[in-house]
Amino acid sequence: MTKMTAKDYIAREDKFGAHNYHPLPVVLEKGEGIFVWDTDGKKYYDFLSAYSAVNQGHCHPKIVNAMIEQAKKLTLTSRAFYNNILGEYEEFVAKYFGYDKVLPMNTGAEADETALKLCRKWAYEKKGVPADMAKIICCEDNFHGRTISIVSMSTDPDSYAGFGPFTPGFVKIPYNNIEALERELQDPNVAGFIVEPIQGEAGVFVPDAGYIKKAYDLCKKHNVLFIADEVQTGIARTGKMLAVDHEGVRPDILILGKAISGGVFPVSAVLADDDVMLVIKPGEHGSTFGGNPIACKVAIAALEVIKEENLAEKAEKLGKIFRDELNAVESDMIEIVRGKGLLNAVVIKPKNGKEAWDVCVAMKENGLLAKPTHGHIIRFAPPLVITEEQLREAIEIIKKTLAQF
Ligand code: IF1
Repeated sequence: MTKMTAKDYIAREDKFGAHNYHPLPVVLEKGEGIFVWDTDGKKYYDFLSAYSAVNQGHCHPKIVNAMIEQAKKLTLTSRAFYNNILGEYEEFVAKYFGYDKVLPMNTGAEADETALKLCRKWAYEKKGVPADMAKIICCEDNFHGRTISIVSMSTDPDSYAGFGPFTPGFVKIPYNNIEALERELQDPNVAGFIVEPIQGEAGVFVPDAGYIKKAYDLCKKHNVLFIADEVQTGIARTGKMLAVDHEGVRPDILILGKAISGGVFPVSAVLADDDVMLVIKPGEHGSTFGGNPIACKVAIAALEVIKEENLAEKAEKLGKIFRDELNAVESDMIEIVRGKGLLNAVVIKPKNGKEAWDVCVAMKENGLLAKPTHGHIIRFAPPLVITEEQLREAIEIIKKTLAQF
């Protein structure tokens, strides 16, 4: 049996797997902390963190052990029966984020869909919106997941084209535009406003200071639910436990995913107070794996790690160093550096026909993994456990790579 090459692994995926991604040409085999290794044993700094799901670092021992221990006892009961773990998790996570209740799901998209259903039902039962007339305001350039109702909110043809007909009831407004929000809030049938506190996929768009707070206050003024999608920005990534904490906003519905499990297991969660959460009655919503014992134990461990290792404070401190250092780089390929905490992006100006993808391939050769979004933007999001020394080493790799163009 000859050893498989990276090309063999890639060819096998190409033959037997759907072609719904275009990965960077690297085949990973091992992850530990901020590092990953490919099948040839080459070591890389991971500066994507699985799109901010691995904030605690790859294969964090405490989180992996939590999974292993529970997996030996009871993996899944479904919600047809009670078990001894779900309530422990529900109490832990509700108190951790300061809400009355949590509705446990598995993926970010499922949590977003759950939030949309809660919002619509609340509008009919509590706000008095006529049946099937509820409107939900969303932002252009959003990313909330890949289901048909969620891509019905999308303005990115890569997300929605070819998947119609679309779910009605969504009103799209420009991101970071308070006047546009105020205008649409005049409609009494508006049930909610769903927004990413920072638009991740769009290229780490940080809105003007005060935008989230103003949007929240306007929603309260018009009896509309403020729904924060913190699947990517949450769990300490932007330098606070939640990105909305930078503005002291407490969403009516909070959507979490990705790093709530440290990238060890699919876990997502929707948090709300009783007035909203209890509009969904027994049998009206659910999921086979939602809130399963393994997910619960993994999420408790992953959230404990965030506090035990002060990862929000670290992200805040190291993010400032990252942006300062990148802004100081003399390179005509760097157009803008933007972000908050350790969610950052560099807008690349093409040079001699070379663009963000080519920079990412060159960085891979130099031992650092990152991926472009929307052609010209490179997102840099290392695990939050990175040390200042390691961050500076990684910055040197980025500088060295840009100097090669
Ligand atoms: C892909 C990026 C994309 C999210 C926010 C909900 C979800 C996501 C703010 C859905 C998921 C992932 C999905 C993955 C790549 C990545 C991503 F923004 F992070 F870069 F696509 F836009 N809300 N984001 O960011 O969560 O169902 O995936 O668990 O689809 O390619 P999910």
